[in-house]
Amino acid sequence: MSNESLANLLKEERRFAPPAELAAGANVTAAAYAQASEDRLGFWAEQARRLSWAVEPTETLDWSNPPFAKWFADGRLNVAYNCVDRHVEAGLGDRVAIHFEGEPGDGRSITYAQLKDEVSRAANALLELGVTKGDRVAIYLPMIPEAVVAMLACARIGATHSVVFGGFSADAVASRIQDARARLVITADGGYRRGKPSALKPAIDEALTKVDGVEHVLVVRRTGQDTPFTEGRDVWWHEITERQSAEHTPQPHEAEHPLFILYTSGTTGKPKGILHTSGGYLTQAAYTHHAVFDLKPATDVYWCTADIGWVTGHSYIVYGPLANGATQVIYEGTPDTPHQGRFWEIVQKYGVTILYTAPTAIRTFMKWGDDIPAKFDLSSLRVLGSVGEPINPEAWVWYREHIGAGRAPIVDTWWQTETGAIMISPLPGVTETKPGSAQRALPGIAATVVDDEAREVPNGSGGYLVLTEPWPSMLRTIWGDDQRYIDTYWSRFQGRYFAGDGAKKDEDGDIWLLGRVDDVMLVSGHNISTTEVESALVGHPAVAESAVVGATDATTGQAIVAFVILRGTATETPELVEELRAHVGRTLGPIAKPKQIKVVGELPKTRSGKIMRRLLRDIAEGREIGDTTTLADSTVMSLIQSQLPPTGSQG
Ligand code: 6R9
Repeated sequence: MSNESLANLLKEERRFAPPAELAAGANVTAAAYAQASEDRLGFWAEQARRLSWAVEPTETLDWSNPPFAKWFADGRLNVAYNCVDRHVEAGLGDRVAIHFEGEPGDGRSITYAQLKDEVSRAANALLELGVTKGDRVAIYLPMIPEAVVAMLACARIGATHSVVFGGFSADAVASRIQDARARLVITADGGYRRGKPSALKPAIDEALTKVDGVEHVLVVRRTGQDTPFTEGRDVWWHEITERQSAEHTPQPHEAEHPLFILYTSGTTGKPKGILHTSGGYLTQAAYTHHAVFDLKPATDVYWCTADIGWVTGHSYIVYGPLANGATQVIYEGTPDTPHQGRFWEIVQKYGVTILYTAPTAIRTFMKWGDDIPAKFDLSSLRVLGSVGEPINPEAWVWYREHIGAGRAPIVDTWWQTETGAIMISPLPGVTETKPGSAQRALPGIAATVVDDEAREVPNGSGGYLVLTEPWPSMLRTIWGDDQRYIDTYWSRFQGRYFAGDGAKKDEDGDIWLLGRVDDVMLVSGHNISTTEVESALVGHPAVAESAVVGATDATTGQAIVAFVILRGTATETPELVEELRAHVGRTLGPIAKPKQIKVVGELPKTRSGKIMRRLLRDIAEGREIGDTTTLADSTVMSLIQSQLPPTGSQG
């Protein structure tokens, strides 16, 4: 057995200092680390004052009953008031909150004053439909402004929202509605995807044949397609909101009032309803959005490309940016509709200054070619963010060069649905960045890497990422299942939150994420991370994307099997496959050389771009493919299988 929990193979020596101008005017400087480490709770109490409280909290953290935390427990606030009304009261009603860009090219800009009216009307509509404080509302919408309005309307009246991805099947929706016992569902006739209207309402109709307790379905008209209506149950959004007053007085809610439930699929078992509450969540979402993106609300145009059904859409489209009074772009569609330059056209059109996207998108842009972004004026961009997966160094450097003009700093932000907000990330005006590393816990956050026995590993070694102190936006429990909350997150390492990710600390103590520990491979007694082998493969000029899994092997325990997508310019030959194996051997050492390399056209991914390696393991081990309900595109697996030679003919 290796004496390390996780081998440390990849060496990356490139360094990038923050731009002098950004550093000089940065929202947050290095002093924040010192301040927070001297008085962590005092630091968070100060950040809570960015919000407008109806009743200021006098308590910061109550950790008397771990792992059940209470933050700012005696404070009261209204989250929607903080995201909308207070900006209007401050004289910023004419500032654009949302530039909406529809996939077909339609769009509208919504000011904070207009958003306040829309949210108030929607809140009044929810009240008319009998929704009250404490009820749950399921939201199943495309990326349109009504999704934001619906979430804020719930927050305003104290209803707890549960947003379900617009791409999920009727069964997936039904189980989530059931688990949350939602009283109302908000959906749309459909949304635009890849140039066509794609229906949403039929999935709700089908889901509601399987669950009860839903009294009404509120339907936004987006595409105008024919939509079956159930008399008495279904209500058009525009009909009910039009007749409401644009006045609604927000009531303060307790800081620990449940704001939302968001389901994460997990690899097995039933989805976990991650519960977030109000005051602590909004404090950390707002602070991190201010600190990590260096947001200057009067001049920046911010764009996060996430879907609203992912936690990134909750914290960094809705709550963080709006609490900070940002102007942002929301885009409905896919990056290649109607052409592969659509994202860059949007950056140019609105003068986007801060862009937050995922490694999977960045690797796709690399695959499409440098010439595409080069056709657009991207000079407005000043900060670039990444989230969702480890970003491999080559994609990081490409992002910086081809999108950031070799100038914009990249913030690689590590966090989870469970953490609610960013936890580990560079600060753009402070950190000398390293391609591929999320680097350091933010001020006020405590993270480290431990071995199997919960001992902190020395610099230069790998292990398990843990969070050692509670944080304001932490999940409070798994909805309806406190025991599963304890078992899943707080039992592996006594008193510490176990994130489920492998990580290493480099010689400077900076953190590098190495993927989910469930995906770690055990090859001849060495634990090898999928991330490092994938990064080595993507570091070869012929490879656009890769996914690596360990398949049972009689001699080595597990053998490394790599699935790769080639760049447009490369073609599959036995020589190339051999060269790729040798390339990994040279980069990481012979132990990490894949036994097999399979060239494919697609990889199975979730809606947030995470590769579902367990499905690839099924292929590599010649098993029947497991549950595919959370795949973004359910046809991908059969496509991959049809592209592969029969098992056994390679390697
Ligand atoms: C925000 C989000 C959480 C998991 C997390 C980790 C992976 C996210 C990452 C990252 C390396 C980053 N992850 N950001 N890994 N570097 N910057 O993605 O939430 O969908 O719950 O996923 O995503 O494995 O544990 P969620």
